[in-house]
Amino acid sequence: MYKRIVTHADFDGIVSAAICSRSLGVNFFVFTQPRLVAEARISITKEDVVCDLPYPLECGLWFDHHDGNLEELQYRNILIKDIPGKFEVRDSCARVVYDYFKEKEDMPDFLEETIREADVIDSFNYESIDDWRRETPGKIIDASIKVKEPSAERKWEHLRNLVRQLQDRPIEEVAKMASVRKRYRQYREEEERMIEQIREEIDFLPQDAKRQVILLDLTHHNRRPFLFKQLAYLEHPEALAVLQVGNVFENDTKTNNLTFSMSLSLNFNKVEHNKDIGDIMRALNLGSGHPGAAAGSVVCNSKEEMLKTKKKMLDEIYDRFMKQ
Ligand SMILES: [Mn+2]
Repeated sequence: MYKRIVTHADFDGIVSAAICSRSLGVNFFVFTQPRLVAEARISITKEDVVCDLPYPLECGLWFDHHDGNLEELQYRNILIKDIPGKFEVRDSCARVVYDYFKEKEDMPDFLEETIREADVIDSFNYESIDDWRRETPGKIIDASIKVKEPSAERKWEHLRNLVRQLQDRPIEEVAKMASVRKRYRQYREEEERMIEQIREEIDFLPQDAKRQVILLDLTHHNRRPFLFKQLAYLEHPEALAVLQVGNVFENDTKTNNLTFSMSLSLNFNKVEHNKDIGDIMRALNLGSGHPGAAAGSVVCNSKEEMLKTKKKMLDEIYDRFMKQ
């Protein structure tokens, strides 16, 4: 009935695909990014199962957990009840997929721990910076997914292998595989270099006298920079959020379009708060996301417009964030 599983090329997408593959017996995988689906640049049909991605033009089954993707359906006048699959705002898509199939069949106990890790990793729901830095099987596998690969084909091969392994074995065992350990070690080396680089990029808006929102402005790079903004907290553990802006790259060519992403400090996990970064991205028509992390982009037609828009958007995001 279903021929392919089209999933997000991240840890949550991989775990979601593993559960779908186990329950549906589908073994052909396509790994992609939300933007390519939103822009309908990847062809998806009724024979596809889609996980952790925006709803495409059509598909066989859709599983997702992103608030913003639900809102998008409303704009398109599509009713969630008419879509086969399951949508629920949860910490991970893996959780949504797991709940869906658990109602229909028995699941092996070891999957509980895999899903628990997917929840924490996908929502970046760590109790503290120390908790975030602590090694766990899920984080080791996540790093092995994020590491730079010599080719897209090599990356897909690794992702396919993970999808197969995670459906049959406990996550601790998968994390011990040589192909995972090797990539994890590479990731740690890359991360060391990233921490160095981030130290040089860290900035604050002039109005941010208390230095509460770490700004990473990557627009001066002519080649696509490769870093994880959360690493900035190692340098400023007291900051409230990290806000990153950079250019959109099309086939390794820098465009004037801008991409923004922001995430809330882990320190907010310990207290009650009203911050919702996803809301800010939606209100500014940039994109969407969760309360704790969101991203978006804006089209600019010239370098001049890009610089103007950058300043305007950074000021807006900062203002709205501080007022929440
Ligand atoms: Mn997800």
